[in-house]
Amino acid sequence: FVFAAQNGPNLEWEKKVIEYFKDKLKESNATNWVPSLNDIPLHYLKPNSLVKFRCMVQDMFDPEFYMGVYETVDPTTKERVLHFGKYRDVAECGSQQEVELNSAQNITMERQTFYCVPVPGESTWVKESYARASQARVCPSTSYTPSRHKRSYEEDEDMEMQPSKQKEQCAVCYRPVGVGESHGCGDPKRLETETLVGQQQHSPNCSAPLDLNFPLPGEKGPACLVKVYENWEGFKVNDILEVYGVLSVDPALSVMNEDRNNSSSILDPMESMDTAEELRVHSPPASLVPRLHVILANKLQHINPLVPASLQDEESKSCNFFVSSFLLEVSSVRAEFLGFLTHALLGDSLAAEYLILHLISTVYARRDVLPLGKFTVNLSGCPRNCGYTEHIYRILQQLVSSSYRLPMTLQNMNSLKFVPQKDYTANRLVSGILQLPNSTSLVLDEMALEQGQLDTLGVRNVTALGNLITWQKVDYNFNYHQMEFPCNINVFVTSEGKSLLPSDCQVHLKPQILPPNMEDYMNSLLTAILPSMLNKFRIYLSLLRRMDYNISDEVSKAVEEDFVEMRKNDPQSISAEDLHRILVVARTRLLSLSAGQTTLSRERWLRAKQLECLRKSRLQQQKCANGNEL
Ligand SMILES: *[C@@H]1O[C@H](CO)[C@@H](O)[C@H](O)[C@H]1NC(C)=O
Ligand SMILES: *[C@@H]1O[C@H](CO)[C@@H](O)[C@H](O)[C@H]1NC(C)=O
Ligand SMILES: *[C@@H]1O[C@H](CO)[C@@H](O)[C@H](O)[C@H]1NC(C)=O
Ligand SMILES: *[C@@H]1O[C@H](CO)[C@@H](O)[C@H](O)[C@H]1NC(C)=O
Ligand SMILES: *[C@@H]1O[C@H](CO)[C@@H](O)[C@H](O)[C@H]1NC(C)=O
Ligand SMILES: *[C@@H]1O[C@H](CO)[C@@H](O)[C@H](O)[C@H]1NC(C)=O
Ligand SMILES: *[C@@H]1O[C@H](CO)[C@@H](O)[C@H](O)[C@H]1NC(C)=O
Ligand SMILES: CC(=O)N[C@H]1CO[C@H](CO)[C@@H](O)[C@@H]1O
Repeated sequence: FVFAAQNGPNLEWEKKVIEYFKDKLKESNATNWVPSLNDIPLHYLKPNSLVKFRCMVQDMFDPEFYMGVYETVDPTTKERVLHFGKYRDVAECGSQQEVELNSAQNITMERQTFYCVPVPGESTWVKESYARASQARVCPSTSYTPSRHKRSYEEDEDMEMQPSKQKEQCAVCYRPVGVGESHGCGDPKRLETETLVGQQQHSPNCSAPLDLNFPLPGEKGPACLVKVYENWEGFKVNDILEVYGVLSVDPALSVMNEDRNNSSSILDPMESMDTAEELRVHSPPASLVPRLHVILANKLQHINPLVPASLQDEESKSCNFFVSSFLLEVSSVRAEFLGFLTHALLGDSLAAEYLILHLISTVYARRDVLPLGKFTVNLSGCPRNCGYTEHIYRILQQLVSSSYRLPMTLQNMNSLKFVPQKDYTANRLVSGILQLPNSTSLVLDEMALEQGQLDTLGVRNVTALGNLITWQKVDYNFNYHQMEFPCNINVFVTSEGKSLLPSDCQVHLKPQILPPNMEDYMNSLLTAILPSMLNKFRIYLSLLRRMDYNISDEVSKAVEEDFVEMRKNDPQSISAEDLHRILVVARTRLLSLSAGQTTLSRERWLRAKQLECLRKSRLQQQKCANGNEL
């Protein structure tokens, strides 16, 4: 499929085309045929073809104006033709035509640009699973290489359905009023900076490489300027999107440079880019940051490829069926899962119980500022010197859809960027490792903390982590003010002794076995598990954390009475905080044990109390033991 403007606009026709693709994409598996920017290198994808991208909105630029309809005129024949400007970056017209700038027919429209990056911390199994499901066939489009100045048009030969091969791009930018991307129309100052950008494309080391602004270090994959034409109000920073759109990798910047004396066009009455830096960042080379003109964009509730996308869609019969059939086997899956985690936790089944609760926890509501449902676990007493926390993280990566492990070394705490910060010069949000989409698992490895001093910035970074854990929010730094971004991150802390961070629940690990070679031990654990069972664990985690849960009035009254009773017996023993914790435990217990039932039963309540009791007595023992040593 190649999307190209037809001769003469026909708004009805355009609408029909969009409807056509939307309908097509709804058909089962149709989306698998669309090549994905996530797993196919950019130079294998055909410009102007339909592609998809699974991504997180990292930043949102100012709305951008473009020529929705423009007119071309042939200087010799005076023939006038109207064209659509949607879904493209550069005006397209025949070699004999010129864009008529003062046409009475032109229509200026608005679109919104989102700067999107691949989902931060997305697990390898997730990526591989999507890539495997893909039916898209691509062959290297050799005639397009990112470093080329001008794209040759031979490649069009192998494009099916290309309506007119002889079409060429006018070296005219019909672009933008207001702040938006610019291809260097008009302003000579701008043209110069365009040249800079263009050169960078050819010799990347002649200037600082453009920072693609991924939240996490070491991330790969394309960043993309996603241009949305309708209903963009629903999208916000940190949303996960799946977008289908027309790929644009127009080397227009270079074209502009060549034809620079003639590109002083005009359709840009307003001053747009304020600084060279802003231009550099908002208009990076398309070979590095392609543009995607959106036909269809969906907000994703999760990225687990094993689970239907529309989990909360109660209308969906197939989805309901998926859930109810899974619930039939949920207790056996849970038992297997508990066994698996118990092995990973060196034989400690109590810790495994809590790890399950942690993994399916989620912020389901907020009471005032207090996030409800989060369940940060502090796993203390981890064995030292065997890379244990790295190994346990490797196991977690096999289970959850996205995650990041942060070794809390002094170096990291003092030097990494945690909180995203607005750069007003480049007019963009500079990312940090706490810019994570909801449902990400964040493993904070305090085992890595060595003797030494946190500097003031390091202390602020630790505070930011603490706020994330306690309030489930990150205060983005806008220099003059802070903006609160509520989030929903599963934080798991591994520590040996002291902890700098708050947590909801400390579990002291009691290893039953200490394998001589931790790596071999964990590897054999992973090879022993059947892939089909591993997939069930993955489904289990995605499904259960999304189940609605509600305690009936009777049950909450019974719980309240029980609580009063406990207080009577031992006034010191239980605090309101404990009650909340027990409720959380009960809730998660419930979810894990009887997933079909979404309310609390007496057995679960008792079991939750029992688990808490076991956990606490272990901590006290720990304290006693330490005391004795002193
Ligand atoms: C055509 O577009 C240009 C640039 O957007 C604008 O200045 C002009 O007024 C438009 N012409 C008409 C007749 O709308
Ligand atoms: C640019 O990078 C290439 C390879 O990365 C290297 O060979 C070359 O010397 C570099 N040039 C400059 C000016 O740094
Ligand atoms: C600038 O315009 C003149 C006349 O239109 C043309 O001869 C010349 O080649 C152009 N220069 C460039 C760099 O395109
Ligand atoms: C965290 O540390 C980095 C590097 O020292 C610093 O740039 C940043 O401002 C700190 N974060 C906060 C929230 O202060
Ligand atoms: C993430 O979850 C929190 C719930 O605590 C919610 O308030 C926030 O809007 C969510 N963020 C996104 C980007 O969906
Ligand atoms: C986390 O665990 C450590 C023991 O390793 C403990 O000192 C610390 O108080 C715990 N933090 C919380 C808030 O539970
Ligand atoms: C929870 O259940 C009670 C009755 O048991 C009902 O009044 C309430 O609306 C329910 N809440 C939700 C969120 O379903
Ligand atoms: C400013 C400028 O040089 N404009 C020229 C652009 O090219 C056309 C012919 O293609 C000339 O007529 C213009 O004078």
